[in-house]
Amino acid sequence: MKITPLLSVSMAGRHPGSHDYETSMAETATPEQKRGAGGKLSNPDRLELYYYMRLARECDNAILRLYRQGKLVGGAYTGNGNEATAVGSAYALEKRDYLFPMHRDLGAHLVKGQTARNIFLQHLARGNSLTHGRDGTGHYADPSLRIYGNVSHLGAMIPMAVGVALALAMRKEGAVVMNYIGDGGSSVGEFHEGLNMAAVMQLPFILIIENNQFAYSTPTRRQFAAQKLSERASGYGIPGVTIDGTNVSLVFETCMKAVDRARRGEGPTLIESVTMRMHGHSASDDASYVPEGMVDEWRKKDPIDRLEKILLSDHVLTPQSKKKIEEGIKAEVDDAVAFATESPYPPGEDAGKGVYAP
Ligand SMILES: Cc1ncc(C[n+]2csc(CCOP(=O)(O)OP(=O)(O)O)c2C)c(N)n1
Ligand SMILES: [Mg+2]
Repeated sequence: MKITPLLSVSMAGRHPGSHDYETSMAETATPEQKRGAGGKLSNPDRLELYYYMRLARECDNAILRLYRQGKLVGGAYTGNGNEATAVGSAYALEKRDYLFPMHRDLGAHLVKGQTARNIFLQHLARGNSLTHGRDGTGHYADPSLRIYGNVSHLGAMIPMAVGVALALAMRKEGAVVMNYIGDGGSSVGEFHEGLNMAAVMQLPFILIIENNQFAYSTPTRRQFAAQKLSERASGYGIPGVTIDGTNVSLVFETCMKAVDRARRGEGPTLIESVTMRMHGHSASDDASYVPEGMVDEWRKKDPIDRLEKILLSDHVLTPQSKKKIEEGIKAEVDDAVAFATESPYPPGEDAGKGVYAP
């Protein structure tokens, strides 16, 4: 089992904060060695998916601990329950592709190459973070990795991401854009404007609706009357599919098809990935409005447990290699938290820098 090189690559990472977040689109990104070649996941691929899902969850757990210790500057929004959707989808992307994630998609950031160190620098609002301490969570852009994190305004990133897809199509780059929105966020006007334009212009665009049953305290039955959010796709004349968002292999395979279609110039796909938000909206929300038993029901479909069981029964994972992965992830997260904690806050006189366009 080849987990050591994987961990060492990931831990070595890039130099946190060493690149300029104002740089325009990176010109250097080239396709990397293809994961899931031919749309099929090899055993090393499946182990890598397992590693990224577990890493995302451990990062989230550490973020929650820091929040409870009063060390986070802002709130804590975990992707617990969403790991298969975030990791499986981003795994279908190449280096040249663009990721426009939302606030449950830490796993997608990590798969696209973001380091745990940069994630914690960002959450702890340090001066050497990607936003130089100006904003926390995933509200950052990292052009060198082609990650454009969400702004707070739900839906606002969809037309932005479609604009990037238009630029890519005009430049004939062969790259695609993967964008995410929540069940709640899918009700805003920009969803329609962005997806309609992408469909009409047949842009290389994939939109994933992460249907995790709630938008803050509002259950899906009070958000939309349709049976499935993917049904909206036919209104735009594009393919739409609803999938079990706790099955990472299925998420990957579905997204890979959508990516291939987009790369061939055949236009966008709408994917509704159904899962459950296993925590409150944020760490300050006890989710007492969630009906009793619902979380327990969904826990039986925990995306990480599901893959772990399969890997163990296929003998791809053994108790020993599992322990090694766990230790590697713990070391990676501990290193990132320590590195970020020891990093200085930005100097006060820098507060106005980069806020207004020159
Ligand atoms: C346009 C807009 N309205 C309201 C909010 C406040 N808000 C932030 S997250 C959120 C819930 C989003 O729910 P959903 O889209 O389902 O994503 P989830 O948090 O469930 O993953 C709300 C209401 C916002 N950020 N932007
Ligand atoms: Mg939701």
